[in-house]
Amino acid sequence: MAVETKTTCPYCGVGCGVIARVDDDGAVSVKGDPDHPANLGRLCSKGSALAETIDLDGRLLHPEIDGRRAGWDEALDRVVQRFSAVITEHGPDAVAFYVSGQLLTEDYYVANKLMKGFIGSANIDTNSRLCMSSSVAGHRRAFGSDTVPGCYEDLELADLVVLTGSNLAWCHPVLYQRLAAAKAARPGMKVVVIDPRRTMTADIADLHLAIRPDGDVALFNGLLAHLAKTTAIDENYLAAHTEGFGEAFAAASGMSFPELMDRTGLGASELRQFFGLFERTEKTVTCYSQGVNQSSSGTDKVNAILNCHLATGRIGRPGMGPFSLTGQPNAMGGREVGGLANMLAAHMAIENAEDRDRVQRFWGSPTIADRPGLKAVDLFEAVAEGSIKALWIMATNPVVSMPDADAVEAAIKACPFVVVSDVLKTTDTARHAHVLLPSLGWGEKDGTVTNSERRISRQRSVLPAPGEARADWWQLSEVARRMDFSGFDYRSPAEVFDEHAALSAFENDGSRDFDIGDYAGLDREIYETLAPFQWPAPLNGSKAPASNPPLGGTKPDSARRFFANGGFYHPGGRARFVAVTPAETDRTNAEYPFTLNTGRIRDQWHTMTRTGKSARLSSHIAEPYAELHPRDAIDIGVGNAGLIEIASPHGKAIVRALITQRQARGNIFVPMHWNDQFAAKARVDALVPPLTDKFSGQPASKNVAVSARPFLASSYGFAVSVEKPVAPQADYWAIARAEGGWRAELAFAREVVDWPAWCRQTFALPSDVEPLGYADRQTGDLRLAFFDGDRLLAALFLAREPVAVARNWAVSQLSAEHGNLRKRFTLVAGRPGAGRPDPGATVCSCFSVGVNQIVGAVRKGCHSVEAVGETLNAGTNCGSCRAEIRGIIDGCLAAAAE
Ligand SMILES: Nc1nc2c(c(=O)[nH]1)N[C@H]1C(S)=C(S)[C@@H](COP(=O)(O)OP(=O)(O)OC[C@H]3O[C@@H](n4cnc5c(=O)[nH]c(N)nc54)[C@H](O)[C@@H]3O)O[C@H]1N2
Ligand SMILES: Nc1nc2c(c(=O)[nH]1)N[C@H]1C(S)=C(S)[C@@H](COP(=O)(O)OP(=O)(O)OC[C@H]3O[C@@H](n4cnc5c(=O)[nH]c(N)nc54)[C@H](O)[C@@H]3O)O[C@H]1N2
Ligand code: SF4
Ligand SMILES: [Mo]
Repeated sequence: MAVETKTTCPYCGVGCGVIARVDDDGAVSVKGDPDHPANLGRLCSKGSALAETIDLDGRLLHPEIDGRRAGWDEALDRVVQRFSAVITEHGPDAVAFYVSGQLLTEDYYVANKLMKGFIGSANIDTNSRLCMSSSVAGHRRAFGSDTVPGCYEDLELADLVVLTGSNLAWCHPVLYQRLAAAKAARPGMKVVVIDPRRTMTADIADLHLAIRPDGDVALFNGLLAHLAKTTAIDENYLAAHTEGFGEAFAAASGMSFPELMDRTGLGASELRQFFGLFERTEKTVTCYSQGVNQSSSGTDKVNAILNCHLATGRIGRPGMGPFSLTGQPNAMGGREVGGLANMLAAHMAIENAEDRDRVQRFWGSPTIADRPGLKAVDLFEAVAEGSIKALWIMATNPVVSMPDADAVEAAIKACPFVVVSDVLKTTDTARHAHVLLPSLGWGEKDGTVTNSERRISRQRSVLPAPGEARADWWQLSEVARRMDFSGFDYRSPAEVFDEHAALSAFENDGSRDFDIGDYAGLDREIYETLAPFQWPAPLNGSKAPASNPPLGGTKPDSARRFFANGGFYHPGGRARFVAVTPAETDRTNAEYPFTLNTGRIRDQWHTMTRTGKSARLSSHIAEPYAELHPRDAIDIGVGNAGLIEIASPHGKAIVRALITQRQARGNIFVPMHWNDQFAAKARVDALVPPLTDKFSGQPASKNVAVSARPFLASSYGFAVSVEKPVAPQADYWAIARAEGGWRAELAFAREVVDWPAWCRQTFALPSDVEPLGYADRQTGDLRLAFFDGDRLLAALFLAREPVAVARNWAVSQLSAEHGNLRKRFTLVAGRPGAGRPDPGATVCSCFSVGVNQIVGAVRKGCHSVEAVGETLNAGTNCGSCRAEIRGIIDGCLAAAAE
C-alpha cells in the first residue's frame, strides 16, 4: 500500500509542507501539503521536482579515506585521531567546522555543542555567514536580539509591500504566489521592487526602482529624512519604545536631494513616488534578502530599513514590519542553535559571561568558548595560512560558494586534514577531502527546520538510508563520544530536539526571544507527529501540549508577532536606531569598468548537486550566462548567444551572453550555480573578492568590479548524448541533464583535428561505432551522429557561429526511434522534421512547455496567462513561470502593435 508522509521541502526558507508518497514499488511522488500554513498546498518548480532528485546516481554510499572505501569505525576513528592530535599539539583553535543552513536543527545543535562546549573553540561558522549574517547583525543592533518580528500573512494583509534586494518570484516562489494572489484579490495593494535589474519579481510591481548597486543606505536614509517631515512618524512609539532617533535622523538628513539622486541612481519623480507611498501607507511590509545582506554595507542597509519601520511604529502589527527573508530551509534553525561563530546557543551571546555560564551549566561541559570564532572568510584564510590544520565541512560546497573561490580551493587542498560530509561523492569540495562521510539526504533524514516566519516543521524520512549513509547528527555525536565527551548519547533526533527546546527555556523567563520550552520533554510519539508551529511558543507556561495546536486557531494575533508594544531585548527594553551613512564608493575603474552582480535562477538550487539531476529543472536555463544591457553588448562587441569572458583580479569565467533591456547599463548579472561539475569555467565566486561587511563578516557577493570582453571561438557546438560527457576537451563547455541523457554547449578556440575521435572520447562511445554525418568546409558546419541500431547515442552540431539547432528537438531525438535512414538524415540536418515543431526553450518546467509553443498560443488569441494555461497547461501547476509567460505575451502583443 502506498504510504503518504508529511514532510518539508529542503530548498528555500519559505519552508513549504510537502506530502511525499511512496508506492509499493518504491516510486516516490510529491505534492504540496494543503494543511501546511506556509504554502497551503502550493509548491514551486523545485519543490514539485523533488522526486526527480533523489536517485542514487552519484551518491556517496560509504565512508572513504584517501579515496578508498572504509568502514564507519575506521573513518570516525581517523577523524577523532587527527582532530585530537591537532588539538593536543596546537590548541582547540587550530581546528574548525564549516557547516550549513541545510542541516537540520538537530544536526546543527550537536555541531555547535561539540565545538563550543567540548572542543572549546568557537571556530564553527556556516554558509549562513554568506547569507543572513548582516540581517542577524542588524537585528541585534536594533532589537537587542536576532528576531524576525513578522509572519507571511503580513504580506497578504499589507497595503504596500516593498521588496528590496529580493527576487521573490524566483527565490521564494510560493511566498511570491501568495503575494500575487493577494494583490489580484485586492488591486489597491501596491508593490515596489528595488533591484538594479528588472527581475521577474518586478512584473507585479507598481514601481520598480532600478537602484544603483549598494545605493540602499542612501535610499532608506532619504526615506527616513522624508518621513521625519511628515505625520507618518509615530511619536508615541518613538517615545515609549525606542532610543537614538535624533542621531539616526541627523545622519540621514545630511544628504541633499541631488546627492540622493546620484547615490541611488534614481530620478526625482521615482524617489518622490516611493517616499509618498511609504509615507501614506501605514500597512507597509519591507522584505529584504541578498541584495541587502550580501554587501560591504549590508548591516547598515538592514538598519537603514529597520530605522524607517521603527520611526513609523510599523512593526509587529498585522500587515506591517520589516521582514528578512531567509534563504536556506534552516537558516533560522541555525540561528536558534547559535551556529554562527559569534553566537552561542538558543539566542544567547558568546560575549556575555552570564550566558556562557548558563550554557556551560546546562551542557555540563568541561569548557565553553569565551570569544567569537573565525567568520567564514577569515576561517578559510586561516586554513590557507596554516593556522587551522583540521577542517570538517558539512552540507555546503565552499569551493563553489565562497568568495575568492580559487583561493578557498587552494586552501582546502593545502589543509593537512579535511573531512567532508555530503550526500554526493563528487563535488568541487568533496574531491579534496581526506575523509568523506556519507550523509542522509532529503527524504531520508529526520528532524526539524525553521522557516523565515519562525515556523518549526518536521522533515521526516520516507525512504530507507541508502548504502551506509548516516545522519549528520549521528556522525557528530559519534566523533564526540569517541573523544570521550559525555552528553552525546543521543539515540534519535527527538532526544536532541528535546535538549534544544529545554535550553531555549533554561533560566529564560522572558529574557530571550527564542523560547520553545513547552516543546521540551515531548513524548517521542508527539515529536513524530508534531505539526508545524511558530515561536514564541510557550503556551502560557503550561506543560507540554498533548498535541500542538495549529497556529492561528487558539492564540491571539499579537502572540505571533514581536514588538508591536515594544519589549525589545536591549537592557531597558528599547529598540535602538542606528545612525548610518552611505559608504563612499569609487565607481570608476578603468581596468574593471563593469559591476558584476550574482544571484539565483528559478530552477537551480545553489551548486546544483540536487536540482542539476532533474532534466525538467535543467531545461529552463541549461547553461551559465551573463545578463547584460544591449548598449554594453555593442560596446564590448558581443552578440546575442555569443560567449563572454568576465574577469576580476581574482579570477575569470566564460559564459553565454544574454542581452536584455532588463539589465541596467554597466551591470552584468551571472548566476552563482554553475561549477566545475557542470561547466568549464563558470564558478562565478572565483571572481568575487573576499571583501566583507565590517559588522557581520558577510561577503559582498553582489557588487564586484569586473572587465568583460567577447570570448572568440573558432567554432561553436551543441551536442546531445546518452552518456554523461566526460571532461570535454573544449575551451567552453556546459553540460546539463536532459530527458534521456545529457546536453552540452561547446566552443573551441582552435580546430579539433579528428572530430569522430573527440566524440568517442567525450561521449564514452564504443570505439567501433561509426558516425553518420557531413562537413561543409566552406561554412564550417559539421554534423555527426552516432547510432546503436535505431537508437541515437550522441549527436554533435558544429558551426562557426553559435549553433542554431533547436535544442529541445535535438534532445527529443535521444528518446526517439531512428528506424529508417531518412530519420537519421533529418537528425544530421539538424532541423525538426516536418510536423514536429520545435517547442523552444522550456518556460514551464512542470508541463515542459517551450517558448515557441507559448508564442504560438498567443498568436492564436490567448492574450492572458490564464488563457495560455487553458490551452497549454503552462503555468497552471506551480505557477513559478507565470511572470515569464506574462512577459512573453506582452512581448508578442507589443511586437504585433508595432
Ligand atoms: N531558485 C532558487 N531559489 C532560492 C535559492 C536558489 O539557489 N535557487 N537559494 C535560497 C537562498 S540560500 C537564498 S539566500 C535566497 C536568496 O534570495 P534573493 O536574495 O531574492 O536572491 P538573489 O538572486 O541572490 O538576489 C536578489 C536580488 O538582489 C539584487 N541586488 C543586487 N545588488 C543589489 C543592491 O545593491 N541593492 C538591491 N536593492 N538589490 C540588489 C539582485 O539583482 C537580485 O535580483 O534564495 C533562496 N531561494
Ligand atoms: N557569488 C555568490 N556566491 C554566493 C551567493 C551569491 O548570491 N552569490 N549566495 C551565498 C548563499 S546566500 C548561500 S546560502 C551559499 C550556498 O552555497 P552552498 O551551501 O555551498 O551550496 P549548496 O549547493 O546548497 O551546498 C550544499 C552541499 O551539501 C550537500 N548536501 C545536501 N543535503 C545534505 C545533507 O543533508 N547533509 C550533508 N552533509 N550534505 C548535504 C549537497 O550535495 C551540497 O554539496 O552560497 C553563497 N555564495
Ligand atoms: S517555495 Fe519552492 S523551494 Fe521554497 S520551500 Fe516552497 S516548494 Fe520548496
Ligand atoms: Mo542563502
